[in-house]
Amino acid sequence: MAETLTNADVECVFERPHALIDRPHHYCPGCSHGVYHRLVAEMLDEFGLTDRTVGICPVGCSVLAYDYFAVDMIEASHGRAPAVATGVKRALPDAFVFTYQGDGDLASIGMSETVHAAARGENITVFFVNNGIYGMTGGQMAPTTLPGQKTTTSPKGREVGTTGHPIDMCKLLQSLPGVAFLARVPLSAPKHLKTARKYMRKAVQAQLEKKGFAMVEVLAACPVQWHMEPMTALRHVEENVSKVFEPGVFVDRLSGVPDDRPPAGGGDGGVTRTETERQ
Ligand SMILES: Cc1ncc(C[n+]2csc(CCOP(=O)(O)OP(=O)(O)O)c2C)c(N)n1
Ligand code: SF4
Ligand SMILES: [Mg+2]
Repeated sequence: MAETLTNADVECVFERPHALIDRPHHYCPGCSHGVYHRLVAEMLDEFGLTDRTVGICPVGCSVLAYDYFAVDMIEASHGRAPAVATGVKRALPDAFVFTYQGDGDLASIGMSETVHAAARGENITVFFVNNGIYGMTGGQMAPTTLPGQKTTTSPKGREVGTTGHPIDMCKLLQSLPGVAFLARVPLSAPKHLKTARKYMRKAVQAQLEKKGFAMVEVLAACPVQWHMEPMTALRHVEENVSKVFEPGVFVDRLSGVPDDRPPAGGGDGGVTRTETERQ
């Protein structure tokens, strides 16, 4: 007769973070939003922040993020999450305040809010999902869409002569002295999740140490609006998207790095290293 195992016999080696509510997601199969949600929740657990966190949701596919995190959440109108986060953090300085935003939200309609929150050095943590497209509204071109990429509003492929080049938010924000930590990582393979966690810890720590604005950009897959199989979409992130948006640390003014912010406009952005240089 087969031996019956009880709970006492098995060791739990992997479980859902407590900051993530046990509920099915609405995200498409192969979408990176679910992975990033899990990583954010892991950080809230790891730092013991769930009781004092306020998260700000974007408009976009992650508009329902408030249904998934077991913390207080506020819904901001499209692009306004950094402005809402600014108000919350200033009113509740002991709260841990994060925004979770897509690229249409953060780099298009919310560009001004993002740049000015970073310029003011607001003590907030931004989790940025760059999937190169407006996922929720049907796959229109985003500021991050790659040259040549086909979308519903660039059916022949993005033509930079008329629509401009992709906006690299990390490079754009890098010069601002209010930025404490800034990094980018692809979510295209398990090996990158370790790096993502490392960067996200820094982005949380930046706020806890009151160092200023922190952002982690993830290169994410949107298989449905890219019209790709989930595995093909991940390979596309790894092989193509990561070439245009180079992963790595762009600013790091945390412990070990003197907090001597350079003058506005003339800064070197603190420490700049690519992922390759870090290894
Ligand atoms: C003021 C305003 N303008 C436009 C919209 C329509 N809209 C909703 S989501 C979205 C784009 C979302 O794209 P992104 O932020 O990249 O998120 P994703 O769905 O890709 O995760 C747009 C344009 C809106 N809701 N509000
Ligand atoms: S449309 Fe794209 S971003 Fe939105 S849930 Fe589906 S795969 Fe994810
Ligand atoms: Mg998007």
